[in-house]
This record gives sequence, structure tokens and C-alpha cells, in this order.
Amino acid sequence: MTDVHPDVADIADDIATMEIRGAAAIANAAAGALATQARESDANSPAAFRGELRQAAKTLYETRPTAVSLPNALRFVMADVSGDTVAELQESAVASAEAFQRELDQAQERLGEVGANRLRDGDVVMTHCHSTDALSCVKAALDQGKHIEAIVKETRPRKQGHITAEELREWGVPVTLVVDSAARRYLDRVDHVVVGADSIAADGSVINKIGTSGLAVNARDRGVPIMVGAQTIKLHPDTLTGHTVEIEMRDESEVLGGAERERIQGDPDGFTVENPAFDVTPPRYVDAIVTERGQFPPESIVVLMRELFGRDTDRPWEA
Ligand code: RUB
Repeated sequence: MTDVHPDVADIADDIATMEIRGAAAIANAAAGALATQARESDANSPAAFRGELRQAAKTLYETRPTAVSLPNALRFVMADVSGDTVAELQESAVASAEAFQRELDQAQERLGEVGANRLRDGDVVMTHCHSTDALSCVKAALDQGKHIEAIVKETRPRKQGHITAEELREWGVPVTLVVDSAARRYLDRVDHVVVGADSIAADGSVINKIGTSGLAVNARDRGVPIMVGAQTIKLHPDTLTGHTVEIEMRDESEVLGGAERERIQGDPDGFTVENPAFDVTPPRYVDAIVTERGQFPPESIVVLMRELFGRDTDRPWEA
């Protein structure tokens, strides 16, 4: 078996441990890692080079299962690798990864402009977790001169809400941080719930950070519209053929700290901790999915998915 470059192994480790997190950042890092693998390769034949690249992609693929942006990124980059010599293959892999990364940035900027059109001057948004796609909508609204305020859910257990709060404060947005269980109480002050997505299924279901579905149900109950900012790289092509999206289960240590664990586990019989990282919000709770191709009601996202992915769900890291 070929070894992956140590820098690629480090990036895979950073993704698995969430040093690098969020679907877009994971896709960007995975593409960058493939470029590193290609650039640093000392393969002595095109076949050996392709084997190394496959192994690198497999290592990256196996880090986290829910954000489809990761396999989509690997697929996109590897689809465009061509050449008859190792040098040609290296050059084309690096160019393909860089093109992918450029498109990722541009898509986020474009979807931000679309999402910003839904926000009015003076609106209050509620956020969950930390999504660069969702935040790009807020940023674009600010750039349009709108005043926006934010109620930011903490997002247990990893508290990615703190990252969101920090970023919004840097942009001058007044922020109120609340614990997750306070969300419903604050919804009557909110004009839009704005979240991101790790994957979007063919039926328009949105897979995002655990707690999104409860927030969406509450928001619907309160009549607050829910907008999902998601680049098309978040569309999950396997769901076109009936596959479901795997929900990552993370370690219980994220939920229970050392002292808490000792106290509760004084009587460990029948005691378990479950820590699902994501949940599924059915399409009926979502008002709009905002992409770089425009906004879509969730039920029609399948049209875009077919157009962009067709039956292209191959797994080049397994070839
Ligand atoms: C992050 C999360 C984000 C999406 C979208 O989960 O659920 O809402 O990944 O983010 P985690 P982005 O912190 O477990 O990776 O819009 O930046 O792609």
C-alpha cells in the first residue's frame, strides 16, 4: 500500500479532530491536501502517482461521514486529473485542486448576494452552529448597507456559536448569545433563521448541526422563515438513488467532561451517552435553500441536483 504524504495525514487528522471544521472548510482543505500530495509526489510512474492520489483521497474521505462537500471535492478534483507523465499528472492535479478552491470561494460569495436579498434593513437573524455559507448572506446584507442584528445559539456540545458570535462582532453586528434551549423564547424577536448545511438530500431535507431540526420546527411554529445557505457542493448525489446520509456519532467526551463523567458514572450500569453531530430537517420546515445558482424551495432542489450531478456518484478513491 502506498503511503500518503505526512502533510495530507495531518490535514486528515485536523478534519477528524475538528481543527478544520464546517463543510466548506473541509472541502477546501481536502482539495488543498490533494494538491500537496500531487506536488510532493516522487512516484516513478503514472500508475504509482494515481495510486498515491487515490490513497490520499481515501484517507481524507474516511475522516468524517456527513458533509458531502468532502467526497464531492475529492470527486471534482480527481475527475480533472490527466496526463501521460508524472509531471503532467502533477501539474494537472494541482491546477484542478486550485480551480476547485477558487470556485468554492466564488460560489460562497454569489450565494451570499442571493441570501442578502432576503434580508431587510433592521432584521434580526438567529444562527445555529458556524456556517460560512450562512454568514456570507449576512455579510453581503451588511455590505449592501443594511443594519442586521443577531441572536446566536451557543450550539452544544462544541459551542461553534462562539465562532459565529466572534465573526459577527468583527463585522460590527450586535450579537446576543443564548444557550440552545433558550432559542424558542427568543424567536419572537427574530425575522429570519439563517443556517448552513452539511448535506442536502434529493427530497430537500437539510442535514446540518444537531439542533437545526428542533430550531426549524420552533421557527415554523412561530412563523419565522428559515433560510439555508448552501453551495451546490452540499448537494448529496447518492440520495438521488435512495441512499441516506450517514449521521456522524462523535465521542461522548464532547458531552461529559472528566469530573462530570466521574460523578455520573459512580453508577455506570445502564448509563450511556449518545452524541450525534447532525440531524435532518424535513423540507416542510425550510423556506428557501440559497445557492450560488439562486434560491430554491427545498422540494425543487432535486432538479438542480440532477442537472449538476446526474448519475455521477463514482468513488474515485476506491478505484
Ligand atoms: C458544522 C455545521 C455547519 C455546516 C455548514 O458542523 O454543521 O453548519 O458544515 O458550514 P461541524 P459551511 O462544526 O461539526 O463541522 O457553511 O461553513 O460549509
